[in-house]
Amino acid sequence: MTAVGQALPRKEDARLLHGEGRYVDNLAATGMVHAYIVRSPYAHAVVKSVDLSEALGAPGVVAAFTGADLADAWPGGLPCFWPVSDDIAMVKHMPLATDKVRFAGDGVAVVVAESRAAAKDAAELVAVDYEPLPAVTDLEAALADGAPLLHDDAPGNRAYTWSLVTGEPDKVFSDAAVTVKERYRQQRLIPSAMEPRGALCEVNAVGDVTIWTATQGPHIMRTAYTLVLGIPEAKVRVIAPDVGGGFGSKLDVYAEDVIVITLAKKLGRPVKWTEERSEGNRATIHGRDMIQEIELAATAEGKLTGVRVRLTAAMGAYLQAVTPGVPLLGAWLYAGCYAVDAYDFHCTGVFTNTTPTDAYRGAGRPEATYAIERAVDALARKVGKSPVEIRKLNFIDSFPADIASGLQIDSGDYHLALDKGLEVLGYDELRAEQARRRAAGDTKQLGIGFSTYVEMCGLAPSRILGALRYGAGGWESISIKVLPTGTVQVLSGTTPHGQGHATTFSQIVADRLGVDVADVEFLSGDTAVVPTGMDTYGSRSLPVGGVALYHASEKVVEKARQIAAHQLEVSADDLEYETGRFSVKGSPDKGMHVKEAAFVAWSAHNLPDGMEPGLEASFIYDPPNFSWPAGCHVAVVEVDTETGDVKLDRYVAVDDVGTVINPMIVDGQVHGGIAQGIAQALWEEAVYDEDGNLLTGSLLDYLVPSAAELPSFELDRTVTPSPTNPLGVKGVGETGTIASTPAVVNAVIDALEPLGVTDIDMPTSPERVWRAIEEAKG
Ligand code: MCN
Repeated sequence: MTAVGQALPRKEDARLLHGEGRYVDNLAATGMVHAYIVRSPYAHAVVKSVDLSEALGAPGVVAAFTGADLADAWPGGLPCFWPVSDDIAMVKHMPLATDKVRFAGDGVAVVVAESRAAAKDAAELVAVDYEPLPAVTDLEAALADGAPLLHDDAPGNRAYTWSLVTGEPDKVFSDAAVTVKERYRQQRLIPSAMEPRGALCEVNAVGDVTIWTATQGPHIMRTAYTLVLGIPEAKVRVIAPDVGGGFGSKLDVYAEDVIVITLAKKLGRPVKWTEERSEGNRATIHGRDMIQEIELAATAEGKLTGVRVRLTAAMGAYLQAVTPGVPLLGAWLYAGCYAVDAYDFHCTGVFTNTTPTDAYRGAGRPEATYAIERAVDALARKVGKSPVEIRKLNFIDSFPADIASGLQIDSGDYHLALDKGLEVLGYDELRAEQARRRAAGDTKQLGIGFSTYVEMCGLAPSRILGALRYGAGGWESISIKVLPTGTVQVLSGTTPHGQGHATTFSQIVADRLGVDVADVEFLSGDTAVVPTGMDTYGSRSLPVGGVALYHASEKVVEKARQIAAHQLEVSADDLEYETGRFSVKGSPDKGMHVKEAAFVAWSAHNLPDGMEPGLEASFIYDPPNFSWPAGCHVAVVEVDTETGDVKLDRYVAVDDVGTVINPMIVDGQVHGGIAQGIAQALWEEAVYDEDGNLLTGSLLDYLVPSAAELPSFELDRTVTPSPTNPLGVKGVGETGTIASTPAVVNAVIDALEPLGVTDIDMPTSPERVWRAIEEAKG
């Protein structure tokens, strides 16, 4: 039996469940001091002066610095790796502000003390003289004439404009028998990983920097710290120990990491910083915050011909690592899984006095999916078709498919996934029940909402990323070392922070090399142990890193074959190979296991002439295409038409992620993703007041759901293996989030359609739903 395809329990869990996990805040170093950041309470203000004198005299304080004191350490400020266009305003982003603060939470000074409590107490004694300026937090208000200006070098608060046009959209729209035009608001979200961010940095006597940081990207961080601080890469070691979730938010080059490195160098003592939850809600990146205008052109019976999108996307106050690129990650997907002739996408990036945005689970793709899936329902209403009929009429159904936005989808079967969704759901009975309640004028109306999504992940072909001006490559690196006793070490460039790589990668290599999953040692997240990698984001670890692992395993097998042939005194061509064992064709008793070959390779007493000792191989894989998971998600809601309360009754998800390595881990990924997407539809929203104060700064008012708020998800799968990689796999880490939000909102609208409600902003809180019902009454 192969290990791939088995729902094996996660290897990493025993350690975590026995309390052996080590997160940054569990770590200590001899002589360690603690940093606390003084943050602006104003969303927009001139920093007139910063007086540290009282703080410096407080008990336990070791040092304190203003932004100006440290500015020489980081002359270029924090990096943005994705300058998407010629017109982009690459505004300067200093780790600690010197002249002006631009969001509530922007750092202005740092206090270092013997304990965290002492640093925090002393930080309150830092006297900052601010001259408050008018602030703007709303996207469209920021673009209006006379809006407060955040950056002198970004006139009109415009960060950039970016377009993608194919076919003849103007003609298609003027020829269209039917058009629909919708406007949606993607509210701002706070990623809320379970473990807040943190960093601990130690610099030794010869200037070698070691930083333990809660990051998804130790390799990218090492390069970034070098670029920001001018310390040679060889002198920087980045360690991501256990990391408790990230959802994209731990992929950034954060001010605090750069600050602790700078302080540790300056003070000659290890420095630690740990984020508080309410601090993180302001200082760690946010997601979404876009206004979407989407227009569909179609024939009279609802066959789509064109899509036009005008997207306005909040950058927040500065450009973080990939902030400008987030809308682009969805730019190809605004026609979803539907065939169109013409495509017209235009995006404007905008600065506002808010926490910077960046990649949050799905990054650009949940937004695109939301827009097209809601707009397709609007089209269905207009042409008098059901949500199922309109989808079936428009599905792309031949693969590989060159889509209108210019990329190629490798494989899929969208009809199959939808049919399976309907079957699991018991669709006809549900519609009958809905009709019954409608006829009875029931105050609990039933709604059924669909989201048939396709997404592009597995980032990505380096050439395409380069053409889009992304700063890094999209390849991934893996090394395998077979130890003399047969233990297989996998040195992975991807770094898990909850995704179970240790288990799934072990399953892949176990099958290729014929060893037990337990005999695989998975190493990652330390640039001194695994020097090369491109890290974990964009659901890339399996479709890029896992495929690199497959190829590296093949190299190991080929070397082992040469060793076995030499030992058995036969030609390599005369050997057959099956799960770990070579046998001589025609004499199956005569053979050798990969493990035995490893010992021979290690002792090196009798290797073929010229062969390097050791059984190991490396592979760097650059995929030829993105990965294109797809599927059908359906939400069933009950809406109380008197109170506006929405109850999520059922949730069905049929996903196609190609070959599945570990069904339990895939289900877990889908579960978590769905929960996050549902949360956007129903509960979560980062709200600022007009002055730029974050009103939802704690978990008391930012409504992250727990399992108790969610129904038991009904999961199923279809499998169309990806033809672009030998494992046939597609990514899964973001599918649930990408698919689920529109399914839920479509369900709410479906429930209220007879009452004349066709749109409700997210989150569809009881108040919003109730108001929509009242407004529809006229
Ligand atoms: N997998 C599989 N078979 C497939 C696809 C995936 O068995 N066909 C397994 C993989 O081997 C891996 C896991 O599922 O163990 C996720 O794989 P993949 O889709 O490659 O995604 P990544 O590992 O690159 O993870 C990144 C992705 C992203 S972008 C976000 S955001 C996210 C997510 O994963 N954040 C997470 N899942 C998360 N899960 C947890 N617990 N915490 C987060 O912060």
